[in-house]
Amino acid sequence: MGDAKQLSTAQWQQLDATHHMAPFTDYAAQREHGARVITHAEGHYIIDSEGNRILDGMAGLWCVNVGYGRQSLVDAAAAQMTQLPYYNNFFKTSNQPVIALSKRLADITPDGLNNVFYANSGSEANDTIIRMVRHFWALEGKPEKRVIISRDYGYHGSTIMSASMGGMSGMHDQAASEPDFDHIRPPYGFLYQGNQDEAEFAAHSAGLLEEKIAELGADKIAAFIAEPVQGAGGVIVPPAGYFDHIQAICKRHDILFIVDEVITGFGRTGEWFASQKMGLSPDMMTLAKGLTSGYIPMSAVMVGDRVAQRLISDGGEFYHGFTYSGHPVAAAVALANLDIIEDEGLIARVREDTGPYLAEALASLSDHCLVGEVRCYGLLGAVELVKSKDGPILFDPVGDVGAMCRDHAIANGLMMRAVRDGMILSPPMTYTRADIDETMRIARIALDLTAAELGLSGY
Ligand code: PXG
Repeated sequence: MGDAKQLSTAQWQQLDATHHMAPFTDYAAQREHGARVITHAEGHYIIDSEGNRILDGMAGLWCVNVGYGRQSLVDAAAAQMTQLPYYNNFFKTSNQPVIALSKRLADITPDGLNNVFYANSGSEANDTIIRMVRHFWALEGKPEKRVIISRDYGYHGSTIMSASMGGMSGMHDQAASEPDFDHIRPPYGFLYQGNQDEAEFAAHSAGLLEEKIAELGADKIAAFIAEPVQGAGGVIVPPAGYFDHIQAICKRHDILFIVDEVITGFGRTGEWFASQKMGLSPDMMTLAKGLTSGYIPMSAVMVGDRVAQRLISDGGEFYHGFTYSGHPVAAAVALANLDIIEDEGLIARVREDTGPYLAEALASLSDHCLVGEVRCYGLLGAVELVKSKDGPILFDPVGDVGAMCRDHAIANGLMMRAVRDGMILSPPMTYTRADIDETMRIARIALDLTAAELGLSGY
């Protein structure tokens, strides 16, 4: 780097705008305003090149679950890089960290998920699932079972296949709408519950899967995939009973049930996996993000016994894998990360202390004139902003007010994410009550500034 460190923020931004095409970015806008350059991070704060400290209410991108500055993760990576920085797992070879991690993941995930396939991102893991599922049904003698059903606003990744599988229409419109994927409406109570009680809404929302199956024919459908709580879609928490209906429908029609726990996994909901909290028995499960707390890329597919046994007994060679599948350094970091989660009792802390405390804190925002609904599930939170609580009436167009509020939050030292006009929180699992208090203090300022900008009163 040489004197690169001497560059001013404006110079870094200029170089960034000239050469870096960042993900999910409007390039013209970025070129005009410049990116915030994050230089370091400690604990629950990120720090930018101007020295601003921002409380990270999003744990990076829903992933830095054990917080920043964890020396044991650094040490695990350095030790593994020294001993064996890389070797592939293709040529009848394996490595010790990945073997140990596989056993550990089999132990902590729901019963019946005993085999692991590794990749580097959630998108790759979901692409792997698509291939594995189709291969499985072909081996079952039903190659015409190819369609995978997911939900609108579902996020399963950004490769062509995983984005096609997900339910983000903007992504579909940009060359990611492959055939053999279909979508149903999610159980998004804020928009769709109306006068139904929770049980009716759960049954009705799950019934949409039954309708879709009737429309397409069960003989064409390979799997249904869902996030237990839809993350990037806006922290959509299903009504109680929803997944009981979904699982029964999948069973009845012999459709594989796949759970994407990329966000909800590794303790964020107060159990190792949301599947355990919700009583789900998936045939396959997607893991990423919290597996390594984002310190190094790694993802995994947990393969249930039914699929694994078929592949093992009749599959022959599975022509699929990545150079870095089962990378020893990533696996070593993952093991050290799981140690932190266990040794520090982070899951019980979310379940018994910070999760309920966050839920209470978010509920206290309900008196604000902009707040139409709050939701909380473990350490996942959402605050829906509305034009009027009566109805509620949404802003038109949707999205501008959420972005406005998010920008006020960031300017005042809190990183939040906006989804449509919802404000989203997904803090590290090490977040304290004091961090939650500080989060709420700034969130309220952001809400007040947003209301003022809109010419509303605040309360
Ligand atoms: N599944 C889920 C449930 C996710 O949240 C992926 C799969 C894909 O993982 P990779 O590692 O390929 O990104 C994700 C990723 C957002 C946002 O805007 C969320 C994600 C990724 C990018 C942006 O909140 N989640």
